[in-house]
Amino acid sequence: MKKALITGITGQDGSFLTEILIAKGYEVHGIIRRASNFNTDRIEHLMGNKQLRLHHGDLSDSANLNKLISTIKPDEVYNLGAQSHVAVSFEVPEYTAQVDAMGTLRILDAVINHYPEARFYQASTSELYGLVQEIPQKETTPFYPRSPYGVAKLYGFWITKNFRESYGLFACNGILFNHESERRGKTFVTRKVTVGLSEILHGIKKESLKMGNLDAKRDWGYAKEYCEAMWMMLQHSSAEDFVIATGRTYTIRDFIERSARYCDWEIVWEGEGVNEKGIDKKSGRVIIEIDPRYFRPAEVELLVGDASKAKKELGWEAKIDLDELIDIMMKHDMKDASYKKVLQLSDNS
Ligand code: NAP
Ligand code: F7E
Repeated sequence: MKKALITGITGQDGSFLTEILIAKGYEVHGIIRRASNFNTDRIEHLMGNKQLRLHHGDLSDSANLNKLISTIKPDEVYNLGAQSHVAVSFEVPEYTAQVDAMGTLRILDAVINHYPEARFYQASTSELYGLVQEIPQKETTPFYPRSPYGVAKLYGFWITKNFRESYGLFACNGILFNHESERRGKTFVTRKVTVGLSEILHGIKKESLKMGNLDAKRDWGYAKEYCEAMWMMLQHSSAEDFVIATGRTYTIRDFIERSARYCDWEIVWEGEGVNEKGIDKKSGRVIIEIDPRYFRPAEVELLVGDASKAKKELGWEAKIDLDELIDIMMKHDMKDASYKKVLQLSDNS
């Protein structure tokens, strides 16, 4: 039975990847952080599965990583653990560098010292392109990160490539563009919108949804498909870096308008700058307002990826388009909101 070790197993991607690997017959080892409360919601349904083993650990702790690699001897290591929020990285830049940059070095070092036969996947990101130097972005596009997160991930990218070139480690960077799902953290823009709109419709959230820059453009895909691509990279005949993207880009405004249709709202935009509002045309209700708190010190305005290398060499391509993604997320969050409403009503009765 093949063994995999996943850092970040409790995250969006970690949970999908665990399901994929279990279905393929792997023994999956995951590193979880000690928290004051349960942080395993996304993998709760897999608890008790004989193929899943969890270990306490942290990307800031070399001794822990060395011990895990030397005892587990995993065939594949997926380094998904990270402080993954771009806006938060401006508030905790040193911590972000410790985990996202140095953490990558720590686990690579543990692999090379204790089990260099392992194949290594690094969760690289379209945030490396930041102030884009080429449209669309592909593997050869120069990087220009725009946040402490992007800069830390730049180190992660290069140190992974350096271990491949220096020590012959089978190490790949997956340069993944934004990927979302019903498991996406609720402070990322897509999920904030799908949860926010669902809760406004059900009367759980009384006030409007406060948003930042509506004009940024993102290439959004479905997380589950992107996790399949991670596995495909490690089965490839040679260790290489791959862009994973849909090749289509939309503004945050587009995402809001399309999600709002689920609530039977047609959003029209009135006003400008921080005074802009998204209003339901029929009822005149204000659904969206701008709060400058969500603006970033430096913004990534446009991302759109060219995943033709992944299609040619891995046979991977995105199948779920934006409307299908919104369908998955809105269905899930509308159901959640209606449960919450029922609980609220029974609490009040
Ligand atoms: P996520 O939902 O935020 O999950 C991050 C995971 O990292 C969680 O399991 C978290 O644990 C763990 N983690 C945080 N700090 C850690 C530390 N110090 N030591 C060990 N683990 C730590 O992120 P995601 O969306 O699944 O993304 C997975 C990876 O892909 C990340 O590296 C992210 O930067 C990268 N990425 C994401 C996207 C995207 O669009 N989703 C695109 C490109 C690249 P807790 O649950 O305990 O917090
Ligand atoms: O922001 C704008 C915001 O936080 C997307 C991470 O997974 O993908 C993610 O990073 C855009 C930005 O994702 C709000 O300014 C407007 O332009 O959903 P996000 P991100 O920054 O693109 C990359 C690929 C990663 O690697 C990261 O780990 O939306 N925006 N209003 C907002 N963003 C948030 N979060 N909240 C708002 O209210």
